[in-house]
Amino acid sequence: MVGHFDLDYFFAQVEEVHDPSSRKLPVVVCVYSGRTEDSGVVSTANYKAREFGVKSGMPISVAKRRLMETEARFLPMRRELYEAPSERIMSLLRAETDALEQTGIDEAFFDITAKTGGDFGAATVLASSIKRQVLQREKLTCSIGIGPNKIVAKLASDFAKPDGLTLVPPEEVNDFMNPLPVDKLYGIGSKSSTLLRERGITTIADLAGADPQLLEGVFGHKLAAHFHNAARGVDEEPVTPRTEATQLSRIITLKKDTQDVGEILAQLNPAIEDLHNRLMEKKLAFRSVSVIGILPNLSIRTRTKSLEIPTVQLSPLTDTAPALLSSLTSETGVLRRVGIRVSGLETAEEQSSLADFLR
Ligand code: TTP
Ligand code: MG
Repeated sequence: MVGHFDLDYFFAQVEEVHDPSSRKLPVVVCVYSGRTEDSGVVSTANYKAREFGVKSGMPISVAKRRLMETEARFLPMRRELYEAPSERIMSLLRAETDALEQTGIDEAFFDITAKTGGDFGAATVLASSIKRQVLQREKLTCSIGIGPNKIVAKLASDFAKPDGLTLVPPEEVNDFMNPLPVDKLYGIGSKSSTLLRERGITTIADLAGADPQLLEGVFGHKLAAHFHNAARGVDEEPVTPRTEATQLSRIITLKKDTQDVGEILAQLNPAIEDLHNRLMEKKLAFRSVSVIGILPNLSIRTRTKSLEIPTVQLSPLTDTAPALLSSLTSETGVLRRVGIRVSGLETAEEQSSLADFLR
């Protein structure tokens, strides 16, 4: 019994939670390249904006044109803001399942064979309870798919987005998969799907019935075998416990806009300690420290220092933060929000002997 969990329009939904007045409007989260005012791409958009054809990866200028007649909100991506709910939700999922394999900031596979005794009724109850808890605690909707393996679970979570829950028992796998377009299958991108379409293969049923030699022509030998099985809903890959985080951060809003380093540090220190506690809980060492500043106009600046060796200590955080912060504020002037980030994370056990040796 395998599930796939995916938050709906994640970055844009977190922005809606932060500013509920945007809920009724198209919301577009943008990665600005900074060259000209509108250069950059769309990170994601809420479903209101998607009605106008706006989607991830689209140039911001195109999205603006499509939403010209609306009161759309165009917001800069604030990754720091999305990490804390992501982490809390992943911890919740880890507690509710037998095993969790996080595959992105907002998605994960999970195994609930033992938890449910393989019963789809029990799986429905568990998945509904997870959805309810995520909504209550974080005010976020998600979509969950459940099936006999990862391939089916992933298709199922995508099937009824947003706020979906789709269960596909083994005996319904083929009826469920057959009518879906081939590019819904994990690993089939626009290039392969074009090649397949040219050969008359548009649905998963077409793929399942395709001549193996034709598939080798498109995918090569190894992948052809994989997709031949995948299209029939056959997949034996286990859920492998994995945490995504290669960085962690904490961010706070200052009591009032300021550039006074002492004042900022006094407010930031509890967040630094909290971040350090999270690292200790997860037994993670870090390789670099960054200070993040958000200006009154919401633009973001960072300063980073790399350490010579990965560490689990608190002192490199408290020692480097003041210098990074002074350097940052001397460029930016007053800040509205400030954060601390550690990156280059690795499990402390793995490197401790080497780190001790170097020390
Ligand atoms: P997705 O889960 O692919 O997309 P989504 O959560 O925005 O929307 P959906 O309801 O379809 O699940 O990606 C998760 C986040 O990753 C997304 O909110 C923003 C980010 N992202 C990008 O920055 N660029 C991209 O091209 C994609 C696909 C996602
Ligand atoms: Mg998502």
